[in-house]
Amino acid sequence: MLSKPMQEALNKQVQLEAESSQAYLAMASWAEIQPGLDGVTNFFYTQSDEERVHMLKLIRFINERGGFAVVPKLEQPIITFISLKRVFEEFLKHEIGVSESINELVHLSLSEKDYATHNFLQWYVNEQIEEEHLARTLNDKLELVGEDKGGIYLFDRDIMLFRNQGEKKRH
Ligand code: OFO
Repeated sequence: MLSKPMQEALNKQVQLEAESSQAYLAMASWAEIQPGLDGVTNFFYTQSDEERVHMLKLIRFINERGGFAVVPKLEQPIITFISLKRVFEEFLKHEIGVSESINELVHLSLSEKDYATHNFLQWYVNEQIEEEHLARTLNDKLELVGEDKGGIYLFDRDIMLFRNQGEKKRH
């Protein structure tokens, strides 16, 4: 059975994962109306779906452990960006925030002596290592490319490859 503080903290994480899904959906939609960013568009639609899966996993876990998972109300995310670089900076910032939140949850699970939740959260800990790494790698690549159109073309062409390489390592 989940303690009240643990249940509340997990529900906050449900909200954060839902917000991540919305934020990446907005990035996908923005990218889709820019010329030539098919790869980036695909990348963020996929990220958005993945965040929804993270949210669902939490919802199922909370309910399974005798809690009540609350489906959250969501704010509108950022919907327009001044540049592609800005999108990826936001992406990294967001992932760092999620990692911090997961760390807090792990800390709470230990102080509540809730080892089942602690065990469950390890999957998120590993996921965040990969996601942060991916976000940093993509930011580094964009930094190298600068304003070079050819470089942006290649970045867009290869972005799903970078993502899938990370996925393979994880599974
Ligand atoms: Fe939910 O994995 Fe990133 O945010």
